Parts: sequence; C-alpha cells; structure tokens
Amino acid sequence: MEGEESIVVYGMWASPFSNRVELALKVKGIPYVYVEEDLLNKSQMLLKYNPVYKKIPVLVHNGKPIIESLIILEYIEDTWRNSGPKLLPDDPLQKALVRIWVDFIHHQFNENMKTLVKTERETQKKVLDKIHELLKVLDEGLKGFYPNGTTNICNENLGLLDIVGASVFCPIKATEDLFGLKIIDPEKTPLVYSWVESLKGLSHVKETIPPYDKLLQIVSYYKQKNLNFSAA
Ligand SMILES: N[C@@H](CCC(=O)N[C@@H](CS)C(=O)NCC(=O)O)C(=O)O
Repeated sequence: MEGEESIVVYGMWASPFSNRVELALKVKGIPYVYVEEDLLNKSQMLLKYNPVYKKIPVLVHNGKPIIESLIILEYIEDTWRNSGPKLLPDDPLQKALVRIWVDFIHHQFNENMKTLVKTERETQKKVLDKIHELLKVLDEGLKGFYPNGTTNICNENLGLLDIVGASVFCPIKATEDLFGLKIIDPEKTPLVYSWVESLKGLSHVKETIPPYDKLLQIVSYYKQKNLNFSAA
C-alpha cells in the first residue's frame, strides 16, 4: 500500500521551513519527490496547492496538499506513526513540552535571524543581544530534555524538537563566519551548543541542511544587498 503512495514536497533549498519537512521524511524513512520552487516566479502548482499563503513548504500526499511546516511535521507523524522513530512522545505532558519549545524556536528565532543578516551594522549588535537572550532561555529549556547536560542524539531517535532545531541552528555557521559574529557560543549556552554540534554530525541532517559554501553565497548576497542599500 505504502509503495503506491505519492509524496511530493515543494520547497526552496535555503528555507529552514522546507528543510525541516525533508528532514522529518528522511528520519521516518519515507521516500518523496522534491520540487524546487523559484520564489520570485512561483509555479502554478504552488499557487494551486497553497492559495492561502502562497509559500513553501507544501507537502502533497496522494494529491492532497498540507501547508505550514509545523502542521506538516505533525501530519507526517500522524500518518506514518509506525515508520522510524516517534517524533512526539505519547505522554500528553511530555508532548506539550516538546510543542512549547518547538513553537518557541519557530516563532522567536526565524525573524531575528533574518533581521541579523539583513540589518545594518549598528542595529546588528542589538539583534545579536536579543538572540543571545533567547538562546539562554532555550538553554534552560533544553535542560528539561537533557538533564545530564549531554545529548545522546542519533538518526534513530531524532524527534520533533531536534528536527526544528536542526533546521534553524545548523546552518548558522555561514552567518557567523561572514559577519564575524559568535551566535551559538559554547560559553554562554553550552547545552544549545553541544545539541547543535551533535545534530550537525548526523547523516540525515548533513543530507538536508544546505552545504556551507552555498549558505555562504546566499548570506553574502544579503550582506552585499544591505551594504548597497545603506550606501544609497
Ligand atoms: N509559517 C510558514 C513559513 C513559510 C515561509 O516563510 N516560506 C517562505 C520561504 S522561507 C516563502 O515561501 N516565501 C515566499 C513568499 O513570502 O512569497 C511555515 O512554517 O511553513
């Protein structure tokens, strides 16, 4: 039955939102077809499948579209519960805790990370301080999941929080290097640092997170665009 299924992901290579959907499918061992969207010239299929927001990612399962990355991740878990690791715990309290921190990462970091790359040097410091504050909150939150301060993550036990965390934090080194900033600092937030380093080492993550060189190119494009804008 599963062999007859059609699973298509509409995404964009540098998007943490579509990266996390691909990562979840890899973790679950679900084969899928990937379609790269040009967001400056969206395809008729994307507009048809996501008339609400006209954004990627969209997961199309047997012709039925599901939109919004976090909703797609839960759909993947609900649909392929018995494939690969469980992405969410069964216990209602533990499940709620995972969702709280997934939500925190999704809502607090994406916008701030975008602003950090696109802002002028003077305001960058303020945004970086804000990100460090948020990372401290996350560091405390992660202690609830990793009380010993060590993270035993492998491809076989990756959960929803790891998947969303990997999509947001694993590509950050390109931004750090290009702007000469320390964002995930092992001294300030040791647990976040070791969590992200462990995630980076996993083969599913390596296959999904865009390569460092490509990330450098896109971040430097935004940096240059911003310099030109400031000089104008
Ligand atoms: N809340 C959405 C955000 C998705 C999103 O922002 N996608 C961006 C790419 S990173 C997009 O499609 N942008 C196209 C546009 O805004 O026109 C999710 O979690 O899936």
